[in-house]
Amino acid sequence: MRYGACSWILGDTPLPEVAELLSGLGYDGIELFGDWERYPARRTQHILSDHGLSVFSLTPENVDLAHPGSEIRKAARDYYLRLLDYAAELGSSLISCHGAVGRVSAIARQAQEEHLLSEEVSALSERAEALGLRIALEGLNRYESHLLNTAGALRSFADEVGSSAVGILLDTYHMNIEEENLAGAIRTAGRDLFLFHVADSNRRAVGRGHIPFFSDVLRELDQTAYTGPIVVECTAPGPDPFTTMKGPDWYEQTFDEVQKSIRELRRLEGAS
Ligand code: LER
Ligand code: MN
Repeated sequence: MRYGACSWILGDTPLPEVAELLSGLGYDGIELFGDWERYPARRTQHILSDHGLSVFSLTPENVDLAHPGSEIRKAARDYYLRLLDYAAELGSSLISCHGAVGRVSAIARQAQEEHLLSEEVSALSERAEALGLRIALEGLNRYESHLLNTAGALRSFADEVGSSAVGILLDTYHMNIEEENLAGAIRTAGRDLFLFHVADSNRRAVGRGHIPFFSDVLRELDQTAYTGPIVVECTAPGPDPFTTMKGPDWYEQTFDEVQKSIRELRRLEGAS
């Protein structure tokens, strides 16, 4: 198995330090926050390749592809189109995509916003197909987004879009809140599972919450013949789930969570 971690969980830490940390802990890659000004493609490639790290995927900025306001939607579309180009420049084959984090109800009607989202993702899929890239739609829990909360919803949505460039991203932290059955959700995504995020039930390191990673997650990924990486997206304990920069010790705490996660994942992998 290949392991990565999301860059955003390390807050404002400069990329060379993030790369040093991840490679030092034995990670194989990174999910890079999709900010091409902060991470210019050529320099970023050098830093990451010097540390033997691949760009497994790109995390989007918090834009709103389903907003009923056409200007907000267009800004989101333009951002994602540019993100695809940036992915191609970086040599990454995958971007993540999800509902606007923090918008937990429809402004228009739910069905209308789902329809708007599918139109936008269809348009993005054409660019992705032309560039030979893929888009992984992530299921978020209901406290972060009103769109695509479960593997079943992602499955129906991806089927409706009907592009081979569009697949599914499951995240154990969100799954723990939304799914009836963790292994069943992985089976539902099946061959369209493009990417897998892990954090424990409290968004801390793997092994520091109560998700049955060995029996219900890793075994099922194996049985589903998942070939993508596992990307760690845990945060330090405390309020505000969207940042890890929570206090004077946030960096040491996040380091500890990221270290614990890969140790636990490798231990569980070895036990199988
Ligand atoms: C993004 O991967 C995610 O899981 C969201 O919860 C970020 O806020
Ligand atoms: Mn995630």
